Amino acid sequence: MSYVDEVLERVIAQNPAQPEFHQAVKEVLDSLRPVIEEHEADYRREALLERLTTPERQILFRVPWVDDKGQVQVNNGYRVQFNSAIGPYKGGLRFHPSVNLSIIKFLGFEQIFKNSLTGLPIGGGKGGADFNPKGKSDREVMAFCQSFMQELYRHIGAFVDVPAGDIGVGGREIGYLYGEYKKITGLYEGVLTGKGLTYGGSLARTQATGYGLVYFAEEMLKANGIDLKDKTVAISGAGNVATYAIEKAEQLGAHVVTCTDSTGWIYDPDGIDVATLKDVKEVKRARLTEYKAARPNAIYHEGKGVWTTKCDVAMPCATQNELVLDDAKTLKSNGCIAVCEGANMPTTLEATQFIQSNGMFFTPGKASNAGGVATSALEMTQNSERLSWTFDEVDSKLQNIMVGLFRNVDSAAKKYGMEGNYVAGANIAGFLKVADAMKAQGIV
Ligand code: NDP
Ligand code: 2IT
Repeated sequence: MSYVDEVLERVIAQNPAQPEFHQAVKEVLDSLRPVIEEHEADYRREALLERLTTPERQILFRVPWVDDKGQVQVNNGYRVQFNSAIGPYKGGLRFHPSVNLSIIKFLGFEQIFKNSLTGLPIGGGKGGADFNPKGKSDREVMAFCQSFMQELYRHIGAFVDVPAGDIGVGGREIGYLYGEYKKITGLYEGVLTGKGLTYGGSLARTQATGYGLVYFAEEMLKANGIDLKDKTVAISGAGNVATYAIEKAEQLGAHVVTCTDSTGWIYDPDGIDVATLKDVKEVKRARLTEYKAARPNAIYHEGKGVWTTKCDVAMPCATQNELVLDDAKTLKSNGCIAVCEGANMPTTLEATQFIQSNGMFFTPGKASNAGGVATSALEMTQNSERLSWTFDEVDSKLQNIMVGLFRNVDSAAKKYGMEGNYVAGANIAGFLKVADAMKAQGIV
């Protein structure tokens, strides 16, 4: 049996009932086969893949807090410190009722390669809790965040592990988490990113993932002789990534006609109005039915179905496995030419394979959504030098990073004879840097 197959079997046997983690490992290891085969004896002896697929540390903790009725609630907290070969652990925190160890491990595993691809010195980690911020008062969210940090603080630090936001964790939550960290440790340090602009945050971090996705997509299309301008784009999600992807795509002359939330989706033939979307989601924290109320021409559909929209480019920006094989087939038959992932692993393996083998372009999240964490690393740099850069400085660094990242992914795919396969290119380019650092640092 090949080394890759052995390790895949091992991962499945040792991590039972963790389907998302298995899926992420399978996608990466399958596309690394040509590289692994080149170095098989070496990697085997050093158990490189076993070490790569086993987190350095997994922290599971109790998060008790008191709700507005005086009732004590208990949630499960997680921080998986996956790999620190190239820098301190870096990755977001997700607060969503679906959070479990499988989801945090898949996200932490993906983060290793994504962070490597940014070219910046950050290792891979991820955390979160099965806490649902929806419908909670600000005081309840604060109480939860404070309790979460009362355990997390001992495991993180500006040179140890630097969490940030993800689903359900935005500026409000980062503020409460930061305040509690500072109170417990007495340290005013760059321990979290995505901070507010008055206390160490970076301009353009809020926009970075969505903007970076569009910069990446534009560069990929350009490399294939296609202009993003005037293209019709379908986007899912209505949160941080989706909102700023819509904003940037529209600025670049694309026509974005959809967004979704966890209850339904909007088709707006006039193009999604970003100001209305921000008001509904960022200010009112309401449902997309409110968007429809403000934009009578828009159509609101309850439930799923966004990928039935006729579009040239699809950008899934909500959550994992939201674009399945049937969706990929529908997109293809409607003439879609590219799927660019904004979320982490929003496309199932079967859908990805269909897309790639039916002449559509596909960019994996670990490459196309890397602008968020890259800008987090720029926030860390600004914190270290105790300076703040302008919006334009950060945005132009972000653009350079995304363009460079695309070229790196593209040339890795070409080098291994898989031109245009950006999944292989991203996994190979991300892996080689981490593998080299792991080998250099010995068996640790
Ligand atoms: P947000 O919480 O800001 O927004 C998430 C959006 O997706 C919301 O509109 C939410 O609906 C919807 N959503 C979440 N879970 C589900 C679900 N299970 N089913 C259907 N819809 C769902 O998160 P982000 O925008 O930050 O994150 C979106 C994706 O991007 C995630 O995969 C995340 O891991 C990834 N990502 C985020 C980065 C960042 O910098 N924030 C960086 C790189 C990747 P509702 O409005 O109803 O809550
Ligand atoms: O998935 C991701 O890359 C993020 N949620 C952002 C992580 C970060 O540290 O900015």
